Formats: sequence, structure tokens, C-alpha cells
Amino acid sequence: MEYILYEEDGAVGVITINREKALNALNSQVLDELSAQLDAVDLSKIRCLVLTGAGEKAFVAGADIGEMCLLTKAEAEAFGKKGNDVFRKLETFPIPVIAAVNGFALGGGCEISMSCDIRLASDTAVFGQPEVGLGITPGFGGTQRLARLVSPGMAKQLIYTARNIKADEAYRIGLVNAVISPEEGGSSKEAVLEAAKKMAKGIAAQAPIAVRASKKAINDGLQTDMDSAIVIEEKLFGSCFETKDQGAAMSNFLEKDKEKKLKVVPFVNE
Ligand code: DAK
Repeated sequence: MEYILYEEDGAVGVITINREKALNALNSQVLDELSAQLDAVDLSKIRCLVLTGAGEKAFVAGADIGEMCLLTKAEAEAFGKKGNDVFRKLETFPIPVIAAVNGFALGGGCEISMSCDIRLASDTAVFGQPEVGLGITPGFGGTQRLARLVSPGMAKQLIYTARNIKADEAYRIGLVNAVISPEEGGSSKEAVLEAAKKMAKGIAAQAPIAVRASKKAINDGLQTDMDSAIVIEEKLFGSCFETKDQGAAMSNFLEKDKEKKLKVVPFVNE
């Protein structure tokens, strides 16, 4: 692959969008390669993903404006669908995905971060939906995910004004889970990547089927009314009682032997 890097650290996979010269802007090739990389993740081994951008300056500076500039209506719709399909693949990916947002996350960059389960921002991160300044609407789900993630009023303000916001404001409005500052003199990008990997390892240490079921319950439940959502949770909760992890973890808790009680459960993927 030309624009996607992938490495594994134990049960954590790290995907890097690697088009630094164009601030990791999303062209068709990046989107195709990202989709192929997601398909190639070994889910029997990997329990959490981290998504980041190459370099210090940008996570993703948006969809590729050069590629979009001359699109016809039909081509624009096809480009929008290509992005939306990949973003939806990320959003519904069986295991959690953490965005380590190192720098600019504009337009499609903000949108791809919102397709991830959790966003950690470097202290240098900048978020925004500048599309109306380019004569278009957000096209990779921004009108929908931003309104759901923050609030309709705040999403409208950000989208209508095309104003960029810094990491601390993104945190204040609930767009990111945390802002990570480096040690004095350290790299902001390294700090956010390390924090994301650390969180990913913590997630990977939990019962994997229970984590996957929790993601599915939250995602599916948010698409429906509360009565139906609770049934979705009940079914997924019930399914955990067919796993070895549930039996082992609860028995360990009930063990009288303190040593054994505190022992980390070697969760299996079944
Ligand atoms: N696309 C293509 N190239 C980009 C880019 C982008 N979004 N952002 C940056 N680059 C390139 C620059 O052209 C430059 O390339 P060279 O000139 O060196 O060849 C290189 O990256 C470095 O950028 P700058 O020289 O501009 O760097 P600065 O530090 O001066 O400025 C910046 C950094 C992030 C403030 C600036 O690059 C910038 O404003 N970039 C554009 C940000 C932006 O507007 N992003 C939103 C794009 S719109 C849809 C599907 C999707 C979308 C919409 C509809 N459908 C089809 C339905 C999504 C739209 C968007 O994402």
C-alpha cells in the first residue's frame, strides 16, 4: 500500500494514514487502501485499533480538494459514497477504534475521527468543518455525526460558520474524549499516540466478546427508540453467558482466595 501503514503491538493494531505531503488528505486511493486494510485486520488476534495521521502537523486535512475540484454531480456522489462506505466500515468495525488526532482534523478529517469510537486529541489538534467555505456541504457524514456527538445547535454553529476550533474547545463541547499534552519539550504527536495505544491496550485486556457486544449495543441502540434499544442490550447481554470469559471472570471474582480473586483473567476470544 502506498498511503496506509499498519503495525501491530500485541493485540493492538495501529493504522497510519501516510500522505504527509498533502497533510494526509483523503483521495480515492487513500480511501480504497484504508478499506482494504480494515478488511485485512486479523480479528482473531487484534482487539482494538488506533487510527492516526503521519507527521506532526495533521491527522487528516480533509478530503482531497484537488481531486474534488472538477467532479460532476454523479462523480461527487460516487466519491461521497466511497468515503461514507469506508467511514461506516470503521464505525461498525467489530472492535473499538481510537482516533489519535495529531494536528489538523478538518472536513473529512474531522468526519473520519467521528467515525471512530473514541477521539484523543493532541494539544495541537484543530477541528473544523470548513466545507461551506468551499461551496459544499460536509459530505462524509459530518452533518449527521457532529449533530449527534455534540448537539444540533453546536454542530450547526460549527458547520454554518466554517470556524476551526482548538483541542481545548473540542474537549469542552464533547467532540473529543481528552486532550493529551506532552512532557515538557516532548512531541505532541508522540504523546497522543502513546496515550491512544495505552488506552487500546487497556481495552484489549478486557473480555473481547463483551467489548464487541458493548460496541454493538451502543451503536445499534442509538439508531432506534429506547424500548427497542433495551431489547438489543438484553440480547447481547444474554449472549455473553455463552462465553468462557463470563464464567471464568465471575468465578474468579467469587474466589475466596484473595490472590486468585485479583488475578487478571486470561480472556479468550470465544
Ligand atoms: N486537499 C488536498 N491537498 C491539501 C489539503 C486538502 N484538503 N489540505 C492541505 N493540502 C496540501 C496543500 O495543497 C499543500 O500542498 P503543496 O502545495 O505543498 O503541494 C500541502 O498540503 C500543505 O498544505 P499548506 O501549504 O496549505 O499548509 P499550511 O500550513 O499553510 O495550512 C491548512 C494548513 C490545514 C490550514 C491548509 O492546508 C488548509 O486549509 N487545508 C484545507 C483544509 C480544508 O478545507 N479541508 C476540508 C476539505 S473539504 C463529499 C465528500 C467529502 C467532502 C465533501 C463532500 N461528497 C462528494 C459528497 C469533504 C470535504 C472536505 O473535507
